[in-house]
Amino acid sequence: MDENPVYPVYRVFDQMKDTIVALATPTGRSGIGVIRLSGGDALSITRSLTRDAASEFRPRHAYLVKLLDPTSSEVIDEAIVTYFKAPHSFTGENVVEISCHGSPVLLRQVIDLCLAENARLAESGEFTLRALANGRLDLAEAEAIRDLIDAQTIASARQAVRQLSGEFSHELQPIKSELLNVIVILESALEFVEDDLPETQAATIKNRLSHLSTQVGEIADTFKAGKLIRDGLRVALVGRPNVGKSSLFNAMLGSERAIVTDIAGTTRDQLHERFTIDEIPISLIDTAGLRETDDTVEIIGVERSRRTMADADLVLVMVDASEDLTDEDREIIASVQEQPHIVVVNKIDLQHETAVLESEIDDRSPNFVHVSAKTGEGLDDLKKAIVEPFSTEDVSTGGFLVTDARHHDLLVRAASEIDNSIDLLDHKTSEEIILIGLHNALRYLGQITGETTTEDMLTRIFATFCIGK
Ligand SMILES: Nc1nc2c(ncn2[C@@H]2O[C@H](COP(=O)(O)OP(=O)(O)O)[C@@H](O)[C@H]2O)c(=O)[nH]1
Ligand SMILES: [Mg+2]
Repeated sequence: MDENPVYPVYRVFDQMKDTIVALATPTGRSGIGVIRLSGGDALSITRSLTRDAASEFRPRHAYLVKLLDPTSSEVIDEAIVTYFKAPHSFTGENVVEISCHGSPVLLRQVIDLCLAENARLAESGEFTLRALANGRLDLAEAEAIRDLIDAQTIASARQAVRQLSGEFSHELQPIKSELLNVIVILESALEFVEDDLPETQAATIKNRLSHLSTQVGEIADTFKAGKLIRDGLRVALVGRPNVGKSSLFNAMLGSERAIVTDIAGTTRDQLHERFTIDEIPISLIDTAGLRETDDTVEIIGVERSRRTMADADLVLVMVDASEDLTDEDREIIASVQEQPHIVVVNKIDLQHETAVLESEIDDRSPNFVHVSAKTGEGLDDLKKAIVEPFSTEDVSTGGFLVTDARHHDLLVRAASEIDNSIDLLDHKTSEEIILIGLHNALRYLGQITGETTTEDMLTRIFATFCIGK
């Protein structure tokens, strides 16, 4: 690690001297389960578990070995061992991957044997943290690994892979160096010029800063699309009892997930399911019908429905096309006026004069879609209507998208520091003051890729990783 002191701040991580071990595959029965060791003792620990095997493991070669319990010499599994010699490994340290048969008891036993040989159980994201510390990847790339593992759709996986291959860091690099150039000019002005900056120089600097602010702002703006692709939308399905919410819920998912009856008040608890529309993850929530009731359980359900409504990105208010609009319907529609919502007119397969109903809704909620949860009619239109207001051009243009709220926050802060500096420049404030903001901006940008991230921030970021990664 000392040979590669890319991020000196991370060297204070004391526990990096330990050799760590973790299961790299999910717990539970599987074809194979991979145990990963990283650190100075990775190879010697492996040797002690494979005493009869070739004592020499050539790097990047797969060896079929018998795994032994070192104390009893009992064979516990046949496994494939692959050794990656430092620094040519994921973490930059000596790494050994042991592919065992995927029995949870066996895998637990092998890990215990590693622990007995003085390895320590890895913490969340510790392998990636070591890779970061050893300059194998930068912070944005490390976070991309987590995002790739957590991706729920192909689109968000694709964005994570782009970030992992350095696209984001690459985009930020010229911005950081241009910012640094401007800082250097102002700093030398501070040293050599007694009076204010010459008018022409101030104008050039202002131009360069505006350009930087625009660039940073444009990258930050892709977060709208990036967040959509990554987190998707929370869509709440609400309405009075029996209008067909649970039926629509099932129809959208294509499975009989929720109980459907003609008894009002059947759905008392909420059901969540995920699916995607145009690669956008949708979390659909079926709620208890909203009505006045004396039933204790239903009251709790109704309260939950109201909370879910408030938290949702989009509310689907369902009304029944086969009946006249009721006061309850009107009340529910009135309550979502401040929120993005769609009025879903259900049961269009039943004969009814719906014109009156629609003109009444139309006054307040121009967004309505006609469906029949029973026949499936109108479902495609509804799906389109759900994602349409949220889709931005960025989703489809195939550019790089900022998907992480932390990155977005830092970009916004950097842009606002730069804008602020431009204002100060206009007011002929002294370079010293202007420089403070620009240094802040540079530090914020550096926190994205990790050069200026503190240990405390890293601990928080890596706590969101899974164990074994
Ligand atoms: N004809 C017709 N009946 C429907 C439709 N959607 C739901 N229903 C019926 O309406 C009743 C209430 O449905 P449900 O989904 O439980 O309503 P919820 O209380 O709003 O969840 C059930 O008998 C459903 O079969 C539809 O589009 N057309
Ligand atoms: Mg229901």
